[in-house]
Amino acid sequence: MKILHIDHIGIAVKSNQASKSFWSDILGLPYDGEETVEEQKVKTAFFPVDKSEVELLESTDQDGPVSKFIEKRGQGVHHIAFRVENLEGALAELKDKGVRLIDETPRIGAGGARIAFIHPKATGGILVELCER
Ligand code: CMX
Repeated sequence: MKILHIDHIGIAVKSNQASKSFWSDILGLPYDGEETVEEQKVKTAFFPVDKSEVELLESTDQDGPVSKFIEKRGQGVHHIAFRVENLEGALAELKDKGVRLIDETPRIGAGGARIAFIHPKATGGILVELCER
């Protein structure tokens, strides 16, 4: 598979509004606005850094993955997303290698990106997302 660069780092927060000021006012990152991704039960807020972004993730549902993550581990880094050239090809390669996937076929994520997650049990404890834009 060809990984191009880190697309974004997802950070689980209780409130995008409350967390926003550190990233924009203190670090001075531009703020790219919010988007609700119903399927993932999150409201995202993006702060671009060169070719990558910081993505704040606020849960919109107490049964959503971000809400469960915060309950168990507190606020913090939730996942790392790599931009790939060919998502289907990357997933086929991982499947061939017996890597446990959460998504065997791409889903649509924030910004219309095509995304798929690799299970943290297969990566040494880090939730990894592959994405193609
Ligand atoms: N990073 C690392 N480990 C994680 C994790 C994360 N983000 N979320 C859960 N885990 C761990 C749990 O701590 C648990 O470990 P232990 O068994 O050692 O306790 C294990 O994974 C299984 O967790 P679980 O609570 O039994 O299962 P969940 O129902 O919470 O599901 C996961 C975990 C990763 C499969 C689920 O959160 C998922 O499908 N995530 C992908 C989708 C997602 O996270 N969407 C939100 C972001 C969307 C976006 O960026 O747009």
